[in-house]
Amino acid sequence: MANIPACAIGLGSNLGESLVILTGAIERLKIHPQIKLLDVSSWYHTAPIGPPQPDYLNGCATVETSLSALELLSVLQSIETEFGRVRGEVWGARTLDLDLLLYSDRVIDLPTLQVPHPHMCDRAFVLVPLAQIAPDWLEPKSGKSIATLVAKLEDSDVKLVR
Ligand code: A4P
Ligand code: MG
Repeated sequence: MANIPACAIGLGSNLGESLVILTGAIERLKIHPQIKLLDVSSWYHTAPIGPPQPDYLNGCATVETSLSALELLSVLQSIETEFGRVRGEVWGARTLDLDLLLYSDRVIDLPTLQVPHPHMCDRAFVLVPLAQIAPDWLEPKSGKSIATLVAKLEDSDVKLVR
């Protein structure tokens, strides 16, 4: 699809049946009429960043969409709500977190939306799955590829789910 922006979405869950929830979220993206699912990474067990809480299951997906970035964020938030997300403590435990990581090569700085996602370049739980499906994508702020960014990470507690 020419001129249709490609986007990267980060998925995470550490409450409830995480694998079922994450697979369900991917299904929702797949059936959305304005979203074409391109690729989905493996799922990874990851140590929590933030307050003490259970380990996460994380992964990434790439999509093409005719939605604007704000429209896509709104779709992601409604999928989070559908899977029982209750907004509590920032960085706290959650049934489902969907982050808009990359929207083509755009840099967006709005009160409700920052793209690239502000913390993605130093988070193994984002970069390891994203490098699996989009290693050559250039993170627009640093100009570095995802493969380059993942190679710079210190030791990370991210394990492939077998
Ligand atoms: N928002 C701004 N930019 C974006 C974006 N690019 N994508 C705004 C999604 N949302 C974005 O998000 C708060 C607000 O961020 C939204 O209303 C939206 O307008 P939220 O999902 O309600 O809150 P949050 O997720 O607790 O905050 P935040 O800062 O997005 O946290 P993160 O960065 O998502 O981190 N450890 C492991 N191992 N794995 C994880 O997945 N996740 C977090 C949450 C912490 N520790 C983790 C993990
Ligand atoms: Mg979030």
